[in-house]
Amino acid sequence: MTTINFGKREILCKIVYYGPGLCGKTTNLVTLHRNLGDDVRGELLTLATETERTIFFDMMPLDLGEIEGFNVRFSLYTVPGQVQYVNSRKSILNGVDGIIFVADSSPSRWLANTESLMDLSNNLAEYDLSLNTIPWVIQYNKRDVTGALPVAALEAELNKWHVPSFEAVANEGQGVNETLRAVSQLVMESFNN
Ligand SMILES: Nc1nc2c(ncn2[C@@H]2O[C@H](COP(=O)(O)OP(=O)(O)OP(=O)(O)O)[C@@H](O)[C@H]2O)c(=O)[nH]1
Ligand SMILES: [Mg+2]
Repeated sequence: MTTINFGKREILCKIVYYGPGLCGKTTNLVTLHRNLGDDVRGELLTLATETERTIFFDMMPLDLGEIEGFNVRFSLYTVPGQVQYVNSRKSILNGVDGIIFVADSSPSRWLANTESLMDLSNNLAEYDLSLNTIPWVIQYNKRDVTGALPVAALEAELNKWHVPSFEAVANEGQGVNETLRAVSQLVMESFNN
């Protein structure tokens, strides 16, 4: 649910990075934060254990500038991918406007990707949301790993909705901006409608 504050002339959108454990969600945020100017990025807030794995969420505000006299602000969140944090994943989807599903191209993560996408679909249903209607895109991350799963196979397995998809190597910055730009465009389009 996009929040529009007419008094402040402000539009607030919530984007969530979803995906299996260690697929690179936090790395997307860290990379964005590193590359964005101080004028647009807010402080990156990460809540991680000493192993750097997300326990509740990571969050970064982003100022996209003005549209039709309204200040457009995005809040970027990541969920904890580890299976046991199901309640955190569910609660972070509250009020979500757009989703980036980050899939891991590592051959050993084939099933984890599929299970995470099912988990996303189930958790969205709790808010009466669905992958058929919410703006979302897929990022195939870790394209650099040895024996990376072919994109065509990942597409056939994960992208039955034919949403926009992007290849990425998040820790090297590849594909990170493109993915965010695509979902933010979809969110703004849905808002215009
Ligand atoms: N080879 C390779 N490693 C990556 C890539 N992106 C991220 N990583 C590494 O994968 C590991 C996990 O990345 P995170 O960003 O912490 O993963 P996450 O999805 O936030 O994991 P959780 O918070 O546990 O759900 C880190 O060691 C990253 O440096 C990539 O494109 N290629
Ligand atoms: Mg994380």
